[in-house]
Amino acid sequence: MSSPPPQSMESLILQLHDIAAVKFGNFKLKSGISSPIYIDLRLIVSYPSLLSQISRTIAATVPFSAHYDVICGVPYTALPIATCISVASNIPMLMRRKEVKAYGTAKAIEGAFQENQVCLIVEDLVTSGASVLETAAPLRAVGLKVTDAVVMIDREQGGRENLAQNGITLHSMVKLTEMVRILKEKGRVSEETENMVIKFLEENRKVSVPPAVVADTKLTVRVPFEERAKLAKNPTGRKLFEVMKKKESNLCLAADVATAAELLDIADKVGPEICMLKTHVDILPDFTPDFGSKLRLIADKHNFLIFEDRKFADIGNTVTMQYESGVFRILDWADIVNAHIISGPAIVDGLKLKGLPKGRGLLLLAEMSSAGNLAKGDYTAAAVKIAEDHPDFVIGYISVNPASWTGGPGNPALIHATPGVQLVKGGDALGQQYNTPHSVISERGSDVIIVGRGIIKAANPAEAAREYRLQGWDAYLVKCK
Ligand code: S5P
Repeated sequence: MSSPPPQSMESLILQLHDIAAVKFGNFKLKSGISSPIYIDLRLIVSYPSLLSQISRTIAATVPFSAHYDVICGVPYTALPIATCISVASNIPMLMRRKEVKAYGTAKAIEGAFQENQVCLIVEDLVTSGASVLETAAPLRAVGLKVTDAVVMIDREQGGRENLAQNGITLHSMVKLTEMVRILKEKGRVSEETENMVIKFLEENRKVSVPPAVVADTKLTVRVPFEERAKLAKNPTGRKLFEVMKKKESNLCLAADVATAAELLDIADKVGPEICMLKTHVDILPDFTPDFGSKLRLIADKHNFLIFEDRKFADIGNTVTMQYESGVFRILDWADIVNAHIISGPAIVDGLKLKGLPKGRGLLLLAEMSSAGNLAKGDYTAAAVKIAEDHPDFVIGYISVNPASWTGGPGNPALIHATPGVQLVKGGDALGQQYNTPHSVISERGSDVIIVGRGIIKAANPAEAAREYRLQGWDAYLVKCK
């Protein structure tokens, strides 16, 4: 972003120590925990030469190839730093009002900007990344793109990961362990103090973003599908993201019709609107062995994926047979299947044994839409763990409210597909619970809406599917801002 700084990093860190912006001892933090190190960067405004040197060093941290239209400091400590960077680099600055709620009526962002401009966030110190996210949300809400943040000190306590999950790459001038190492090398702290800081960081490695911030900043703001396609480790997961982007559709039809003939008919009619078609093949009385190849022709014609909602739940060895054999031979024709995790992680190993060589993908049921279901809390967390352990085969989740999960919807390489969707909130007589496309995608942080009766029972299913597609896609666009 600018020429290399004149002062060495060591010199800056020693100066910070000189002015007591970095202190060692026993400090009680806001969270209640005791820390052997305390950093107060508010002090640097009293040392203009140091402020200016630090600002230049921070600016030089951002890759030269990167381009930013505007920059915005996280209030308040980083405001003078952002101002210095703006003045030195001639990149206009914006200010975020801290007092205004992200989605309030008063202006949250001050300054001149245009929609789709790229904004770099500047911060002094990152722990969980929550403050950066609190600033990213109103910037994104007014149409700016936020992809990067630059920070003076990274405390290495999960901020980098939390930000990455929300589409923001963190660049840091210095990491806390590096800083303490330099202070020890220069004789400012003892080895014992250095070890205490390292031990403290190790014990407090993962500071999560507080749930209130998760809710407030709507961490549903996520990486665009085309970027997520590049992150996906499974070919079917990647293809799904690509199809969604190409067709501008995050709609999956739950084709729960009475016969195979009807299913093939509705697949052809609704095909242009959907990214995925979900089957319950065991409800079709006229199923024949050529069903799969017939559906495949239609799927290829309209470019959608086939998802057999088999909900495997047995031990690893049994599911390999259920997947591959029997009357339905699901493995031959379904791009995607799903599984409960009730039997433990070996169910994924079993399905993977058969599915992975064919490039198939698996969705795990992390939550369910039906009233009183038991898939919540630790159960949902266990599904996340299993998914993360199998990135080559698990492409995502059946979920209902991923925004409420600890850390939000999580890994952008994984997809969230949500059933229980209709144009109005409500339910059926047998426990199904419905949310609207907007609620599912924008508020609950999902990616794909799964719609059954809302489309198949409509007078004109193709028209209804179009309406769901448009609503689902609009909600996605809002989320990407
Ligand atoms: O939790 C769930 C998981 C699934 S896959 N709740 C669900 O409703 N489903 C499926 O989504 C269900 O089996 C059905 O095929 C579809 C919802 O259909 P609808 O008619 O209620 O939209």
